[in-house]
Amino acid sequence: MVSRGPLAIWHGLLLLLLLPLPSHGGPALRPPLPSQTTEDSPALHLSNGPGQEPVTIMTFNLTKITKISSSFEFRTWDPEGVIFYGDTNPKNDWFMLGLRDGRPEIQLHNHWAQLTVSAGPRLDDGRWHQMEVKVHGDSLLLRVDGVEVLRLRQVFGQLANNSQLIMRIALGGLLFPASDLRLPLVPALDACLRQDDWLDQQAQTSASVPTSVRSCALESQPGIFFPPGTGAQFGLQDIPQPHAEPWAFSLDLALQLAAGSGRLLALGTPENPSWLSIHLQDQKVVLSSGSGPGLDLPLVLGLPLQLKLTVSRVVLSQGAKKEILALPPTGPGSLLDLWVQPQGRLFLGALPGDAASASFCLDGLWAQGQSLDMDRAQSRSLNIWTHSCPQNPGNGSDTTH
Ligand SMILES: *[C@@H]1O[C@H](CO)[C@@H](O)[C@H](O)[C@H]1NC(C)=O
Ligand SMILES: *[C@@H]1O[C@H](CO)[C@@H](O)[C@H](O)[C@H]1NC(C)=O
Ligand SMILES: CC(=O)N[C@H]1CO[C@H](CO)[C@@H](O)[C@@H]1O
Repeated sequence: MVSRGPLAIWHGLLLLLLLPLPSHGGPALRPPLPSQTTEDSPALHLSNGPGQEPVTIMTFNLTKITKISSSFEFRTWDPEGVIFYGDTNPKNDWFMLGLRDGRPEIQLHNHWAQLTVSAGPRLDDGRWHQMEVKVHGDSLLLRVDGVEVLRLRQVFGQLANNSQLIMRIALGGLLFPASDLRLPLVPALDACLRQDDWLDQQAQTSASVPTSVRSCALESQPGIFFPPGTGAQFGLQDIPQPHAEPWAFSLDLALQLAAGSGRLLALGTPENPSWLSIHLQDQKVVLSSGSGPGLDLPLVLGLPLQLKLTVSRVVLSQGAKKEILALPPTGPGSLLDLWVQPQGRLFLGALPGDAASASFCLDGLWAQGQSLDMDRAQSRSLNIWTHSCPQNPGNGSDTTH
């Protein structure tokens, strides 16, 4: 299946790429990978919203393939998701490269091998990393930043009769339900891909138009970014539970960027979303319960904001500043009552239909000290940045591709 000519040329190019260069400010300034199609093309964002569908699917005619390797550069702050999936048949011949706990993971299922393996360094550091996946004889090689981090032997062979003539490659998602993976993960990946070169250009028969909901033009930092009008919700039953005796619940977050006015977070039900809410308003963080009067703290970026709930009061604190809001301890409208309801929710950002202008970046969000992952929200707006924030305020509303 492998002809030596094109492969040898390609190797030459790779060597060229991997030669050390004088540094001009980090790995983002690597020389471009010489490739017929991807020169000058902008980086592709791998997220397609919460649908977890791939952002693009390519097909290849296997009988024409002479080069069985793929390479790309990749940048993310997201520790979990699918980089790419490939198959000739989703039942018995598929492959997945993704990240779990920030490290590369390969899952493979074919006639010769079924395995799940993790290898290499953490890559969720927001820097560009070069990856190469290559089939060599019966082996599969994974290189990260020019270093071979994994070699799986005896995982491929030659079928007497290969009737599967089409290979599909999907970027940023799977072509079967995530539950069909050997070891399931959440496919959505907040990541950018560039200088990508998939299998053999000559053998490519189709490619769908990429459907990314985000651009990769802006520099990013870690965090969770809510552009204006976007929101997410978690079921209160699905997040860490309150302490029982005495009843207590805490939320921690820090605002790294904030602009405009509107809802930051709320506890409530879909019918009555404001049992307790925090708004951004006039450079203040305003806490209120129901329609009652609120209290506020000045908006300070970068300092942890803590909300401590007990049966009869809410303490909002930031640094040495502290404000206390009294609550009705029992009956309708009490917090205890909210947690008993199956409809109880934690809302972040705007509610559907809200015309709020607030946009903000959180360094993270913790309930009872445990981090909440936006990829596991019950629902969320398509264009929330789940694991990154723009570096400059005001630039994040650019969500077009
Ligand atoms: C694949 O390529 C072979 C050889 O050129 C050709 O005969 C065949 O029709 C192609 N198959 C598809 C599905 O395009
Ligand atoms: C090989 O292909 C032929 C013709 O398509 C078919 O009759 C035969 O059963 C196949 N053999 C195997 C082992 O799949
Ligand atoms: C792409 C884009 O919107 N860039 C803007 C980012 O924000 C800076 C300053 O706020 C503007 O000068 C850029 O035009």
